[in-house]
Amino acid sequence: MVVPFSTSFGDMYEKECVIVELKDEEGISGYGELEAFPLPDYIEEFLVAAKFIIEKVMLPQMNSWEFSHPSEFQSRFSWIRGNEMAKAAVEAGLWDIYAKKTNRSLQETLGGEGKFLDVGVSLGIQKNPAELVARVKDCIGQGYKRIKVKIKPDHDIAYIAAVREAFPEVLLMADANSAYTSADFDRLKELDRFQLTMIEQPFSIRDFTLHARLQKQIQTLVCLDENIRSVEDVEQAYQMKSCRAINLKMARVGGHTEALKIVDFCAKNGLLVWCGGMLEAGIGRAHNLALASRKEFGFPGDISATDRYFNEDIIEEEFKLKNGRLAVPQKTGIGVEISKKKIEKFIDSKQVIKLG
Ligand code: OSB
Ligand code: MG
Repeated sequence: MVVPFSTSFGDMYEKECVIVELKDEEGISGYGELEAFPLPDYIEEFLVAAKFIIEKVMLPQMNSWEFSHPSEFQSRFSWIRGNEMAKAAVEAGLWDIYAKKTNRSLQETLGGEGKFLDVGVSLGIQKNPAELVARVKDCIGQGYKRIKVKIKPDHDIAYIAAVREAFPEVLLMADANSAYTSADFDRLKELDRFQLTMIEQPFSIRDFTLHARLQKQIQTLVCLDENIRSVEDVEQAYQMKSCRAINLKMARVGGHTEALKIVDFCAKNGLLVWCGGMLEAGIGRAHNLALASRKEFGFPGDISATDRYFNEDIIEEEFKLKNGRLAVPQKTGIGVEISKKKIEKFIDSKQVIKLG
């Protein structure tokens, strides 16, 4: 990574990246990225377990599996509880193959539109407020349309106040990654005076009640991230008034099929839906861009340029920021290509599972 990424749950210096390549009987390849982290510190799911589910459980059961649409994958594997990121990585490969076989871009296949997308940036916790203001200034200078700031208790009010004072107009939000408890209510309510567009996931990753209580007491939108693994979770949040915005990561909800259900539910029920990120490499970023180009996404996503995250990516293309926007790949399928050179350079291990 270009710079370490610090959140309320830890510091990240490198991104371990697992790519799933599926091949159909005609030799057409589809790609998905496994977005789980090495440790279960963001949500429960973690890399080794997710890899096991993919290699040893899901892929062997796809032997001779015929499908006519990638959404059939979801019911095929509904018996596997949780493990959404593992499922999303495989399902993503199927969507790519499906788009390629029907000669369309993934964007078109998912119902997205437009060649460019406004995007935002997510800034990790910094040493002090001045440092954060400097980072925000860089990002605004680069053209990012929305700034997200990671917070945790004691790294919140002074930081947000400093950014707001320096940039009174910028679209600004805070993400706590579930670092707060019911004892922190007053701190969180203090953030209400900074015209944040939203506060993301202040409380624990399975809580709906405290989030609802907070949403009742503040003007700022509460946004759920970690809580949301399915459209049923969104429905629960909506019924309980736990939030008014949803950070949608297709990886965290088991893939594009479930993501599309959530997009639909949010649009019908007046929840603001926007595209989150997991510090993806190029494959995951291409999937996110295609999905986030649907018109229901009402807010710039956590989808930043390659150079915001990595010195080098594993795809041929580089996602470059132009006027605060990224280009949505227009070629067939995910529209980006894995770089053989980069794979050779970075690869640590490879498992081949032959079916049939
Ligand atoms: O909570 O949205 C989050 C990164 C890693 C884990 C969780 C989160 C994030 C981000 C960065 O906020 C999003 C991105 O730019 O990919
Ligand atoms: Mg978040």
